[in-house]
Amino acid sequence: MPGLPVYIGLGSNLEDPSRQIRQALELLNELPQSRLCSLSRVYQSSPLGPENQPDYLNAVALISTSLPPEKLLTCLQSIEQRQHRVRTVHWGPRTIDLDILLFGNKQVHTDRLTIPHPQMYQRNFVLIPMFDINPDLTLPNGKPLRDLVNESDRKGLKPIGEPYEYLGNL
Ligand code: ROI
Repeated sequence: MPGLPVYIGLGSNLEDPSRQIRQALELLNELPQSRLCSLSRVYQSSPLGPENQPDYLNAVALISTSLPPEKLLTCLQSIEQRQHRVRTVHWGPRTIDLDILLFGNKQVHTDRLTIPHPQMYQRNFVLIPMFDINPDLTLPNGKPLRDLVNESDRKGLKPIGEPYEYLGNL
């Protein structure tokens, strides 16, 4: 299937995060006009933002898709809704969060969507899983991912699962 490589960040810290990540991967695998290509290791990470919430599980998935960015966002939001994501507290806990990190080399700035994801450069729970998938990736701003990973701190981040343990038969 022809399509662009799209990196998607997964995060969960409620209601059995391992199960949430597995379910989200099953649903990502069923996206129209798309193929699930690879998964990073799964990490436990201390919460960024309010500290009175459980640790997160974070991972990054790579898909190939011919959906346009806004349509993909709508699909990801419907997966979040199927997994009962409730938006209450800003930066509060959630069953599943699916963020479009990179969409090929596209830059997107609309009301609903900013790509690359504006906070990804500062988040070790995004950079390090992306590096698992593609250590030679150059970001749309020309910076090698490797440099950001070398500059980043691994504090609060611990690999706890291998991709095959989460992908099952996908
Ligand atoms: N903190 C961690 N460790 N992982 C996340 O996925 C995450 N997601 C968020 C906020 C609340 C900012 N903190 C997070 O949205």
